[in-house]
Amino acid sequence: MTSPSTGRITPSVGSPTSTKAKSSGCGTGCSDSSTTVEMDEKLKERIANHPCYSEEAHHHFARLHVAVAPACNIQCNYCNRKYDCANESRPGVVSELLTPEEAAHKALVIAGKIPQLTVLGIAGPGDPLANPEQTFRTFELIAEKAPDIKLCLSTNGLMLPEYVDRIKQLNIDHVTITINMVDPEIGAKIYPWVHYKRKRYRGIEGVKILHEKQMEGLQALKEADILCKVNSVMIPGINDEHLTEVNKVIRSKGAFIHNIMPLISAPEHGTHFGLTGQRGPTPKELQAVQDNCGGNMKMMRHCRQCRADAVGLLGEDRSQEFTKAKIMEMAPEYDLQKRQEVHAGIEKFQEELKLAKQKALTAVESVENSPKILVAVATKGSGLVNQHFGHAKEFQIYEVHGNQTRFIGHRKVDHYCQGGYGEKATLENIIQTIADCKAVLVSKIGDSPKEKLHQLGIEVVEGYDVIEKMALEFYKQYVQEQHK
Ligand code: CLF
Ligand code: SF4
Repeated sequence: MTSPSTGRITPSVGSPTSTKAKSSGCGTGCSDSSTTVEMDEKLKERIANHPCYSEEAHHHFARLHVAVAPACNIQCNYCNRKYDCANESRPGVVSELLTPEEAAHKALVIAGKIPQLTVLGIAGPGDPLANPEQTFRTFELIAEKAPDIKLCLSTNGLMLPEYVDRIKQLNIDHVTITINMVDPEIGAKIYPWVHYKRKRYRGIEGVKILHEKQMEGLQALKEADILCKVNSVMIPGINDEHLTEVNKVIRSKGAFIHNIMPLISAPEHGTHFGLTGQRGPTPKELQAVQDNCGGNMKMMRHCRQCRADAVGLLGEDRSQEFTKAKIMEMAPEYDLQKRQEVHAGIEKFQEELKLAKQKALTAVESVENSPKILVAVATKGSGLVNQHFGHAKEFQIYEVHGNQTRFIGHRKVDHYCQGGYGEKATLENIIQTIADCKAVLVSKIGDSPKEKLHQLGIEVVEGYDVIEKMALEFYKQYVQEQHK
């Protein structure tokens, strides 16, 4: 069988495992979601192929950001305008700006080259609604030429109330607002100024306007039945404890999913926080806040804080393959029928994955007093363990407990295979990054890193199969050994 996302031949999911781990047992149900919040069928359909709104979809479907929005109307202390928007992108790389026409051309080229692309987002490098003409013109062109691509928008919310009607008219069904506070006193530590209707407001005066407009925007999206995701940047010592309050408020106002992201802060970014030594949260601190909010609403844990010109599956960066110079030389290959066939193939593959997961679960017996453990996974997507240890630029982290697996996030690393150079130091870093995991699941690994990981108590499981299946199989083996 071929994985439609990666184009690779995969083993038949649900077939006996090819891993070295023994087959597993435990046995009731597994959650592949980051939350227990229920969703109705209609809602599931609306998010089914959106890689950010659906954790499941992010293994299979891709998004494209077009950088058509350079200006911003507020200042965040974690942003330097020379860099991409930190709300929706990793600071450090300047985007190439596109005109709406160039952006539409890029979308048509990429929709052909990467047919699993389902979403086009505008997320910067400034704020899309501070550049309304470029933003809406881009959406208009794409809606006209590529009607099967979902349109998506990410904003700081200041101008949102003004534009909800236009957003609705254009059939933009997914809007993200970055909301870092619901208390302007806290906001004043994050935003030094806000520029609203031709006037600059400093300090708390500006933050109050921002807060008011964010709340109005949230309400208006709900009334217009547009799905709203809220992103919050977690800033230790400033809004970390406050985020549960933010979560409560946005939930009561109808936000669909909450994405709490770690502050990215380094002196070289030239941001206020970077220069003043404000640190970001550790993975543990982030998870604790996410878990705290997770009982109340759906939490996003698979965000990659992408660049404003990101291309591909979340977690892979193909933007360099599609620079402006390269794109303008490529002919659009948008083919609706071909795209629909690819999407149907992915859906079929997803069904098979689902069955394989269910099968793995029913083969698992419930274990009394079972420990909660973490495993690290090397994957290129499609919900499979399908990446060589040495090629992984991130590990996905799953918690396994009894008969349940839960995706809890990803951790970035420098890939180990560096052509012989710097591999020792890289391995040390990888080990530190996944030191709290009991196993690493990979398609292949060299003898030397395998031995080193083993010595340090991290078991290596090699195979090419469904992530949850391999994780549960390892878990059973692990528990059996603990009880010896
Ligand atoms: Fe882009 Fe944002 Fe739309 Fe996604 S990203 S505009 S909702 S299509 Fe996604 Fe990237 Fe995280 Fe954003 S992983 S930074 S949440
Ligand atoms: Fe930067 Fe985005 Fe904040 Fe504007 S909203 S200052 S572009 S992070």
